[in-house]
Amino acid sequence: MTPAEVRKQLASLAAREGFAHVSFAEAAPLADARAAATAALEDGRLATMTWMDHDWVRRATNPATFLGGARTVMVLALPVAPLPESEADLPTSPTRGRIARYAAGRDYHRVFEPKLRRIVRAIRQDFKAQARGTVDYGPLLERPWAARSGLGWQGKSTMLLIPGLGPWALLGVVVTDLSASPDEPLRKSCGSCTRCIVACPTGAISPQGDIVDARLCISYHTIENRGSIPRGLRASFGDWIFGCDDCLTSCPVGRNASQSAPELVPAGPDGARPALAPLLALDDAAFVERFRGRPIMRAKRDGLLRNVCVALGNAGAPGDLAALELALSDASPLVRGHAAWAIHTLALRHGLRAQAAALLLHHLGSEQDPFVRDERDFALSRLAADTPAR
Ligand code: B12
Ligand code: SF4
Ligand code: SF4
Repeated sequence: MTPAEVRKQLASLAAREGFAHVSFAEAAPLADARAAATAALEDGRLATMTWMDHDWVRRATNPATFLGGARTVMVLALPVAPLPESEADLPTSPTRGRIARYAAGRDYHRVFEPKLRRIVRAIRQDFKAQARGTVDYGPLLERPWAARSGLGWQGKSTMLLIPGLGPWALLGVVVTDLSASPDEPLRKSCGSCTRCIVACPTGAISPQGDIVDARLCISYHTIENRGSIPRGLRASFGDWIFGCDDCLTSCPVGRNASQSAPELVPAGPDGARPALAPLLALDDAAFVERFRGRPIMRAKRDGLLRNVCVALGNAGAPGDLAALELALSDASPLVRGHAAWAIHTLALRHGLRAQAAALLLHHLGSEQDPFVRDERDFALSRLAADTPAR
């Protein structure tokens, strides 16, 4: 079979699994991406995501370490369009948070996995060849592979932009030792556009673009960071409680994106815009019950409640103080500390200084945890001073 015929057959395997977007790249190592990822690692821009070490970067740019004899990288995209305005624009009471579109419904890993497994099985059976699939967590830098395969190009936000979909797609990969005709990289770029850079609330995208500093990125902090969110950043998080789509929503390439894989459409508006106060009452079991099978599980219960506190600090109403008061007694110091910050921030916005100070002293007066004490003292000092919250 010629490489062109192999390509055609692999593309039809992908089509059978519902992938309308699939491209092929030669599996030769990606030198440029390796250099860029190494620089990100050495500059500390990957923050606490320590699984991405030098060895990971080396493997992620050389598929032969993922599959011996690798010759072709097949990149597949699942579209995940923004939700219609009617669902996203809910009334402001009760206070709601925002969840990134990719996480509003089912976990996309679980949607990809059986599809990739079936493609891999078919390659093994029909071609008597080797193949291996991965989505997100595997050791492959998916966006540069997608760019080499011509599926799209990496925009200044570092998102892969696919014609017709823009950044609104998730990626999966199948590596095989079959030789399939590769596609040409696209000759497209962002030109003079800088909208994502301007739209990013925390300045996480470098002024010229192409680099995201995870240490500043809302997505990193709300999903991957297991510790406290840097105090100076919290006010910029707005009402995001899991992930952030601001650099996607601002992108004109995705302006007309409307396709979503059916499995990734959330059942209702709560998927993307949950009411915040009830989330602060979730214990571990209730958290699992509510979010099983969704990407939110990644933040774990304490991480999500930490994020909810920050969002309530930024967007909450006086009626939300009761839920934050409950969080001041949470077993997790992470949650207590962020609740203290949230209470003082909300109170300063609504002129409730005395009430907030009383709550903090009542619940945290004899606090022993050093992080929580520091947050309490900071909050009390801000409530005593006549300055706006930061
Ligand atoms: C770690 C990770 C993150 C981290 C770090 C992201 C980052 N930009 O570095 C955090 C948690 C912040 C994150 C956030 C998000 N992620 Co993420 N993430 C990943 C993961 C696991 C690895 C990416 C990685 O290694 N980044 C490290 C950097 C170095 O790699 P890179 O961004 O590709 O770097 C390129 C550019 O930065 C550029 N570059 C770097 N330095 C320089 C310097 C110069 C001079 C130049 C020209 C270029 C350049 O070259 C690099 C190599 O091509 C991938 C899955 C995978 N296995 O690849 C998903 C992945 C990239 N994430 C994805 C998604 C959806 C998101 C979010 C949109 C989720 C959300 N809504 O909250 C945000 C978007 C943030 C953003 N603008 O990137 C999708 C992207 C799909 C797409 N269409 O692009 C992926 C592919 C997961 C998937 N399977 O679908 N993510
Ligand atoms: S995900 Fe949000 S915080 Fe991160 S780079 Fe994009 S706009 Fe900035
Ligand atoms: S917003 Fe503009 S600069 Fe940013 S990725 Fe999209 S096209 Fe490129």
